[in-house]
Amino acid sequence: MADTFQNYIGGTWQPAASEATFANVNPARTSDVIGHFPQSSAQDVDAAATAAREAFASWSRTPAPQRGEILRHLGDVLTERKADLARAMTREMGKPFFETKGDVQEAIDTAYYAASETRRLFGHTVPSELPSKFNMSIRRPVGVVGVITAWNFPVAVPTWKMFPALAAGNTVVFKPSEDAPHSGMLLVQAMLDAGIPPGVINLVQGAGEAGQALVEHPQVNAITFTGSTETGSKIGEVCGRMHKRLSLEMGGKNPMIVMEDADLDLALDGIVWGAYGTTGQRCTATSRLIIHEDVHDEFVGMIQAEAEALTLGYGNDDDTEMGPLINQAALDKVTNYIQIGQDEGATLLFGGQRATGDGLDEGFFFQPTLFTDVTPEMRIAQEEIFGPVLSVIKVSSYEDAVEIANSTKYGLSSAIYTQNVARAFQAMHDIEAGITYVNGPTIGAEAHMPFGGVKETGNGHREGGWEVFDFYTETKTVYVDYSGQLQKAQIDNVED
Ligand code: UN1
Repeated sequence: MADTFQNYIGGTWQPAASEATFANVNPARTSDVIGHFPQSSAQDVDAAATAAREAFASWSRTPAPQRGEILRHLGDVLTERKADLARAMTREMGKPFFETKGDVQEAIDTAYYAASETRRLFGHTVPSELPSKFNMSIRRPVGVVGVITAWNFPVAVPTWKMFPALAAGNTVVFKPSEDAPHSGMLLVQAMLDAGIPPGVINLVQGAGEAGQALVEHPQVNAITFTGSTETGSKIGEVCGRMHKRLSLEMGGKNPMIVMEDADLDLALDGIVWGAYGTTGQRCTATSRLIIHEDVHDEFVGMIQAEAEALTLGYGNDDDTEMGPLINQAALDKVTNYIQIGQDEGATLLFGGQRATGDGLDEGFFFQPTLFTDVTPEMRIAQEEIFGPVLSVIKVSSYEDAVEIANSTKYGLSSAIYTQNVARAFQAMHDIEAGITYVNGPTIGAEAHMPFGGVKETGNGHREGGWEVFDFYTETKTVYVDYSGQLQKAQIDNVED
């Protein structure tokens, strides 16, 4: 019998008000049921938002460095639990153990970074235009933050959102992906064990209904979302109407440019990791290879040899290099794009099928796949597939490479491999993306650096690093007039 798990609202673990549940399975072995989780509705979200609102009064008044002490301790708790959390995460969402350990490490880094920022939540002091008057800005928390996340980084990405939000004095209602509820639950358990007070963190499991209720709840002041561009647009409409602060992290069609002077062995390691790591299920995954014609045939052959040798399997088995897709819908979507690519006239060089045999039949495994003869306007060059499918586009110049790199609606991550320093620096400016890597793949963001995309990938905010604190705080401008008299700005100090 699989376990039944609960929501955490206002300091108590409890089922959904309706008592409805959903089952979550291991995508590598679908007969392995991880558990049953609350299928929450607006009623549960309301209870959670109300609890978060109540807790805000004391949490927002707690000195920021004290909040930081709890977050620092949380980093310690996550460090102790790193292997256990990673094992559970691999079982739930499929990526290999070495990757899920990295996911937990990203959460640990985020905890320590957020803790350190609590001693540095800077405002400004600025000269006044009037005598005996003091001008400054301070940061105030925004209020209750609704956190809605995807399943592919089920610990790291929620921490990018929750830890700085908490550091800044906000309280949180967290709705994990319905494909990774167990990881979300284990993360919240770690937060509670580290001393995050009841009501400051609330966990509401469920699907779109719960997410929508969170977005629409009048007590929730800010929403932070990682997921599809389509869902992000719907959330944006509601938040626009309700004047809510909103941070969106959405799709990508991330290009890697490989120039004729690139170190091909280095680029090979980068492309195999960027395109097939996490089974291509990262918003930062390398999904387009834009390559100079002089090295195209040689490099594509090198990729084929490496990709076809990857060991697919259950991620908690030691030799596994690539896990399954997350669910049947993902398998159907990726399979459909193989057909689309072939219908468009691209050449399916290798892969393209569900991977079977040798312990794979019970999971959503898909072969590493590569299309050549892809042209920039093809759907497989424009749309996010979110699977181990790489589209290769041949070019004859740097200018063409950049133009094609910039020709999608997305702009999250990007990479260029070249040994020409001038060209590398030029690319940093020319590529339309929130992130550019030089001589590294499109994946591998670090917790203390800003993360986010341009165009339809985002809405202007950044997660991670120092910039995320601009999202989780309101600026309060303060004037202190100690002259003992009324001083009129723009009037008393200007002689006409
Ligand atoms: C995501 O896919 O949503 O840079 C985040 C990376 C990871 C984060 C990916 N550190 O690929």
